[in-house]
Amino acid sequence: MFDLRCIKCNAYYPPEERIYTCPKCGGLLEVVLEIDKITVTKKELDSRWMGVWKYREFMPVSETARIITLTEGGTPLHVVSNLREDFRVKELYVKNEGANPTGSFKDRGMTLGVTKALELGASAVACASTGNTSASLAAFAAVARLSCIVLLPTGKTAMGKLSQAILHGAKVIAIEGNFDDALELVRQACDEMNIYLLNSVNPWRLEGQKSLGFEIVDQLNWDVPDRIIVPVGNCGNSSAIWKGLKEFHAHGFIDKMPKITGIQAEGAAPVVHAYRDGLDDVIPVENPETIATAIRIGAPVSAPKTLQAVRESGGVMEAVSDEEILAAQRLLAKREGIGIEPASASTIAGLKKLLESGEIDRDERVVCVATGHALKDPEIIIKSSPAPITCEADIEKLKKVVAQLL
Ligand code: AN7
Repeated sequence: MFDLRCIKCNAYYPPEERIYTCPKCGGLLEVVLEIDKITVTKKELDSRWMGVWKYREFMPVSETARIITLTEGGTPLHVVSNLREDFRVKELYVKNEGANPTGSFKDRGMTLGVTKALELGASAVACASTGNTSASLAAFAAVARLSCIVLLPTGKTAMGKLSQAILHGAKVIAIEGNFDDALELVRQACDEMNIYLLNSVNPWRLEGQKSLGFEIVDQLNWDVPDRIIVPVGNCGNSSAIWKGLKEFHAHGFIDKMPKITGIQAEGAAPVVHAYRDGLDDVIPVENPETIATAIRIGAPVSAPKTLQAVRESGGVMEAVSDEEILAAQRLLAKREGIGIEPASASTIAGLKKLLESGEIDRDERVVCVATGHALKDPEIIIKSSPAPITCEADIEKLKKVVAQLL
């Protein structure tokens, strides 16, 4: 029903093989589904609950798999009219992935990834993470009763994410280095210690993340938006959305494709550079730096997939500054009541920048993917905002203070 294929040398491998990259050439793997064998109809889908497993036929696990789920997916697609007016764009939506069980889009991949870990007989799972991946893996591994090891860059993981990993019982190891160092280490440790790796280089995880693209077009009544804007870190999400929509297209569910548009933070923008220089892969950025710690990544593993998706779809890559990110985070929060973390706000900042430069047409229908919840990183909000006004516990003094604020 499905196989693994190397996107570089086109070698095929059976799904039982516990590999993450091509044993022959080291290329990235992707799962190949037999789309022509899928018979599910839109009408049939309409009768099902929202969520990742609504699209069961596109999720490559065996019929008898024990599915580990926290009821992920089915997140709101907000019509953001205030922001649409501010930006003077025809249609604007925010896909709020902060509404997932652990507060980020990673849950979509982990339901598939941890289900696959059990199928393959793993007893321990691991990942390196800027934070959200570890929070999500910790929760799903807990349900599956798997040992869970997570490697985090010391001092650079947002408090909300770190506390979730601890809460759900992961064994947390703070690596004295950045995310790229941690990923290199965990890949080697997994290979040598028979632990199942659940970073997004794992092709099965991306199969769950495809559902983000599925849901966007489903929620728009199968009317494909002109553009989907995604924050880009390790390049898993952007490439998964593209893969999913290509499958929907091949199956006949949609008849056109959106432009995939990827946004990075200026201090961690290797994919933007590769895009501009016409390269097929990135030249790693040595010391990536941004307040959007989720995407503080210098050597993204799946970059070739994202570069291909952006180019094939006629999209674009853009970088935004930390100031622009924080301003966009505040704008969405204040105009629409939606709190998202800085990495997610990069999409709003990117949209603004690309509208101003004329790269995005004001006549477009645009979806920004807000990948994680604001409470993932409360510290950055406090740090970048004025301190609360203090007042003695006295009604006359309070009235004076309040009068000044009205
Ligand atoms: C909120 O958790 O890489 O391009 O280790 O947490 O698929 O990597 C997080 C990435 C965007 C980038 N938004 O997505 C991790 C990690 C948020 C994120 C991204 C991440 P990819």
